Amino acid sequence: MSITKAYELAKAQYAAIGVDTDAAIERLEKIRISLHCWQGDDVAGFESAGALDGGLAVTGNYPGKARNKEELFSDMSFAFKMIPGLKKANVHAIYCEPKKGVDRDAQTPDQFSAWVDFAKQENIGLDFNPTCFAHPKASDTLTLSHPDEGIRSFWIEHCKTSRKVSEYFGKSLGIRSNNNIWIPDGMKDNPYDRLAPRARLLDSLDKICAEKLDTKYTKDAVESKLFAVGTEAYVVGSHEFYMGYAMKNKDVMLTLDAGHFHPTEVISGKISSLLLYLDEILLHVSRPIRWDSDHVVIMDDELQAIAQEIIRNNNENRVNIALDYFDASINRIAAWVIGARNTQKALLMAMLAPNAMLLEADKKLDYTTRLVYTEELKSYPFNAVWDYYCEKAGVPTGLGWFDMVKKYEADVLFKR
Ligand code: RNT
Ligand code: ZN
Repeated sequence: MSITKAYELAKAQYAAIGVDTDAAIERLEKIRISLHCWQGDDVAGFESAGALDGGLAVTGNYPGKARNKEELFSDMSFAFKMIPGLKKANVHAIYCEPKKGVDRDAQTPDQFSAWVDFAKQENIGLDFNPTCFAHPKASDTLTLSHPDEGIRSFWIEHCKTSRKVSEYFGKSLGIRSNNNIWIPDGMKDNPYDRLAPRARLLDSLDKICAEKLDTKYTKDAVESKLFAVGTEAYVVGSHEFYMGYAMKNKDVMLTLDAGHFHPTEVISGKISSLLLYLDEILLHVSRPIRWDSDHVVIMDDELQAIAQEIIRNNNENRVNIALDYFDASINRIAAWVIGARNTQKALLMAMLAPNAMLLEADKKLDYTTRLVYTEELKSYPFNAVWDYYCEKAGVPTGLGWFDMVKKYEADVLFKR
């Protein structure tokens, strides 16, 4: 059966319960997903400097990882051909290209011009992140909260340069760039003083954000964490810390990384509360297994719940969606495609529900209708709508993309 024929049947079945599949597709077409460049090279970057640290870990040694800018751009561009819809590339400061060696506090926007050229060529947006790890001055796992003023001001300067890079991205492309600050700061064992590092981090953030930048081009975000390897006892930038910071500073978004909470705690449950107080939030869609393990995003309950929170109350313009994981045990391009397509599929699934009727059912305390519909919808012909969307967007349907990946792997990746 052709994709169009299957779609027509699905469309009728959804229409019978008041769901407009064409409208859902149009809505999905407007949601932009930010793909993290660091999945392509195991968070190596272009500096060839320090090894990965700050509690971050990439495991696996699948062959063919990108070893330089050309290879990374080629791999990302290839991944984009298999992911429908609007996209961004999420860039870290270690993916800088200075003419001659500059340290992170001296980075300038022009050193990232290759990313702007790439984005224009790919017709995508860009996001940015200062890199406060994999650097000699981060070896104490203290950066913006370091008691040494020299080290702390180095990282303040770096975060200031990152805002400029982000602004440059937004101005060059006409698509706002999000500048996400995550720092590894924390301690392996119990601190005597939990307050002082947090007070220093607060002061650092105030200094970094002192200059007002036009939020048409760039918007800052702050990302909390619970713990990492080496910072088991204490993380300076906790959830409460950054939630407070974002609430106090209107132009700063809060970032929720799905892997940065207690194992039974989910970010989907936090979105509705936060959006009552914050204009916008940023998500790092990831998948923790037992800890912040950064596994490839799969179609699990939490991914669907995140999508439902965005869609059911029309929050797609207030929730910025970025992916964040790094798996070196499988084909890295497949990792991008699986996570991105799953995220888009989850959004589409959330859209394919009789939303107004179910919101009303909740209000009328009609919990039977709610359960009947949400359960029956799980076996509705969602995939026919997804395939149709992919075909319309000019990307492979079903497993078609995997054949492309295997060919690229044989022709390009395995020859590296
Ligand atoms: C680390 C954070 C952060 C990083 C990237 C590389 O725990 O999740 O977002 O993954 O900045
Ligand atoms: Zn993250």
